[in-house]
Amino acid sequence: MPALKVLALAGLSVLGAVSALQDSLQRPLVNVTHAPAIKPKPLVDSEALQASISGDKLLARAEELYEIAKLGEDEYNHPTRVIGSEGHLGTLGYIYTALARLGDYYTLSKQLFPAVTGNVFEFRLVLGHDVPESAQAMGLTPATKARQPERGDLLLVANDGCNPDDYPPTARGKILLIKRGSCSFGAKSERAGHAGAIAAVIYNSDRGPLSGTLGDPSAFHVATFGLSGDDAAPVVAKLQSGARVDASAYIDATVDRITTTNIIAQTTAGDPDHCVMLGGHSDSVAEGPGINDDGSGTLALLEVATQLAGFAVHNCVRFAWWSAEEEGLLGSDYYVAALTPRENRRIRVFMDYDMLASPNFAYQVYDARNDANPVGSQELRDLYVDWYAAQGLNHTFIAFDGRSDYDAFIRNGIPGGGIATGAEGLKTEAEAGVFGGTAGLEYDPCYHQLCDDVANLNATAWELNTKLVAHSVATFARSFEGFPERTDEGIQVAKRGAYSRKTKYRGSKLFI
Ligand code: DTR
Ligand code: ZN
Ligand code: ZN
Repeated sequence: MPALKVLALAGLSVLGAVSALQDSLQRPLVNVTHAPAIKPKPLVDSEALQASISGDKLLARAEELYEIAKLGEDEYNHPTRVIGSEGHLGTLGYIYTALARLGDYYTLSKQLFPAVTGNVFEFRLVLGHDVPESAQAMGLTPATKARQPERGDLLLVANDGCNPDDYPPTARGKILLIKRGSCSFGAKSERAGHAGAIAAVIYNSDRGPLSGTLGDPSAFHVATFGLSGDDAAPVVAKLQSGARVDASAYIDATVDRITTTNIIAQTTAGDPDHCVMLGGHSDSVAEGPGINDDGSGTLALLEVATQLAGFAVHNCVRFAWWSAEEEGLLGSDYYVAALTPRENRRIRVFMDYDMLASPNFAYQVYDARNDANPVGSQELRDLYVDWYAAQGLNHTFIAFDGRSDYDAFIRNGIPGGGIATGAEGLKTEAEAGVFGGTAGLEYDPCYHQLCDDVANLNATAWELNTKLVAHSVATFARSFEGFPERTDEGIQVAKRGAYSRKTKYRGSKLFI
């Protein structure tokens, strides 16, 4: 068929379609079900989002989370949400399911990463005729040979045991006594292993007890204990006098490599180049259900994310539930390390919410300063201070010392901060006068213990702090006006280690 004719026919059919459409538009539309007009969501504002937060809803979630922690009982004989347990897998399912119910308001992602989990089932240290009370098995320690007690003479290692020549050939087959300091517990244990030791005892450089973690497993790690300076002193004196002291070391423990999961939820709407990010950790320690640490943060985030879905946002809001925080901030470390420079720059600020409901609480604000942390950290700090003051409440500053999931962000130039209500520290008289509660008692006496359950929560502090979380989200979801811009210089300063404080912690675990 000639091309001209094809075009003409095509033209006719288009004309025919247009006239048919015009006809149809003339006729009244009948039998059409009118889909309800989709009402645009109101732009989020702090008061409205805060008003949507209810302590009853939070407590209902806490009860659900405790039931999930009980899934860990078969393997651990008590409720736990430690990574790798059914309690943690149940926690991840609970979070993901709740977010998925919000439809396409969020774009959800699961970030899988390798982690290490250690369990110490039993241990015993005998030094001469004494069983020192302060002896504790180090985190991620291997077991003694065949998971059985081993006997051997004690040998006091020279200096801090950080150099190979601190270990004489006679160290082989001995139980080594090593002073804390200069290098990590893991490095000391590894040196002991290289020297052929059967076990290592690291004693504190001051009087108190010593518990920490060996960190990333090494084939040369040996069964390692921590010991208080007080318990070590008489034994060190005997060894320095030339006396022989025999010992028995026993640790029954396992160290396993597993894959675990961060959950990330980002608003589908909102400027993706200007994200406000916030996180809490989804895991607990093996010892207990972690309903305050950090169920309180996990559930606060989930409730705020749920309520936020009723609003529009100008800027992107990204929630994160970190795994393996208790193993040393592994989930947040992995996440930040995986960011490209552009993805890094798109995060305007990271807010950490870890322990928001301690029974003997103080309203604690991380004392982030722009002269020591990425610029913007201080403005975030002051947002918290101003909000507490606006409620007629006081606050205390706590060290911004790298003990929770903000650490990787500030080390990589992203402004950070957060609030907490306290862990194993003791409430001061002054704080008791301001916040009530009991001076001289831990902020959370059930920290890292089996009793960190629903009854351990201070519901008033939790509801109030969750409203503050809502305020922090709403503020930046609306606008970053007045908040310092991100700069490449900020990232470079961080990369030069400007923020690598002399921190001794990785999460809650001491490592040096
Ligand atoms: N929530 C604790 C880690 C932690 C974060 N900030 C502080 C301050 C003082 C003690 C402990 C912490 C945990 O995950 O164990
Ligand atoms: Zn925590
Ligand atoms: Zn903890």
